[in-house]
Amino acid sequence: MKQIVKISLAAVMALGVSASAGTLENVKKAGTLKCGVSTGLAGFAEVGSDKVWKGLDVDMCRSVAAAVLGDAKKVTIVPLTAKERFTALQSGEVDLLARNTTWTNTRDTSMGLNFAGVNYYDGQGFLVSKKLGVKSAKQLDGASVCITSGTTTELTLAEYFAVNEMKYKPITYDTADQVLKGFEAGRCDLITSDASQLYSLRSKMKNPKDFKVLPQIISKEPLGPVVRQGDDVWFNIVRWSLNAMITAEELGLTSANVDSKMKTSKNPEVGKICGTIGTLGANLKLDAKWSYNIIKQVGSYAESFDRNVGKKSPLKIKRGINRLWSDNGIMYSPPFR
Ligand SMILES: N[C@@H](CCC(=O)N[C@@H](CS)C(=O)NCC(=O)O)C(=O)O
Repeated sequence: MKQIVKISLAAVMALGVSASAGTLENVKKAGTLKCGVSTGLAGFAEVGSDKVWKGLDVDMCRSVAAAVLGDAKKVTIVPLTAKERFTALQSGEVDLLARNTTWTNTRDTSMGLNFAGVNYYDGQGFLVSKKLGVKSAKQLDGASVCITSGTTTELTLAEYFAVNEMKYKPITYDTADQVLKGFEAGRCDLITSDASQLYSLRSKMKNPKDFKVLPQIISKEPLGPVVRQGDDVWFNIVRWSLNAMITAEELGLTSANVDSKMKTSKNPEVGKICGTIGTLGANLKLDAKWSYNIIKQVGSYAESFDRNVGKKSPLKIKRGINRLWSDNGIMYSPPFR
């Protein structure tokens, strides 16, 4: 009898420990990072021809896996619709959400979430058929509009049309793929979403040249990685994994040159980000090589931007405000010291 009580007490304690354990311990124990991304959005998160997930958001997942597990491949991708994403994070189904998600006050406070930074500064725009002959969003009175439910897009659209005293008919879908199909089937006159996503959607259309993105940008959509509130260790890891990619660009480090620069550079920040100087890894409860692994295996922010959404990708989106602060943009990381 005593033995049974002892065993069950040990089991309860073990359970208690694992239930209160932080995300870092859970990820290490699982040996994989469960990362929530979109259900499929060219440039941000999509399955490539080699059946491997790729994109700017997938790189965010991979950089955290490289930092924590030393291997950018140790990621379990969980595709989530806009409506599902926050519950998936809150319930622990995913450890990290990197799903073109806008940092807003409500999400950052009352929803129990924390935004760890911004990996793409976006804004809401409109995509129309050139045949419609529309030059400005102000000419859209009476239009039917394809949108995704559970997004900031839905809310901003309603406010924009109300303020401009225009009417519209919302045609609502759950995924980007459905929005595209609805639009191509003539269910709506236009699509509204984050501008980057309009370029993604257009790249999947049969005749992309027949469509254009209107010049108006009607909102700020800072997209970034999200974690649960109450786990500062994990929050710091995600925040600094993104910062490592941004700082790597600033320091001219790439996956190709990081090994040689680590040996030859006289810049102390290069030593610190590569883990040869200082204790930044230990401060984050990680191995000294955490950020070296990010740069070596995933690359700098510039490398990730260019291959996924920028000049080396089919989307060819300009860096715009996503350039580094030192290059007249607003992408900025605090120092590695
Ligand atoms: N950034 C906005 C919108 C995000 C969003 O989900 N947009 C749709 C518009 S196409 C999308 O990305 N869908 C991808 C998917 O269906 O998985 C937000 O955080 O609410």
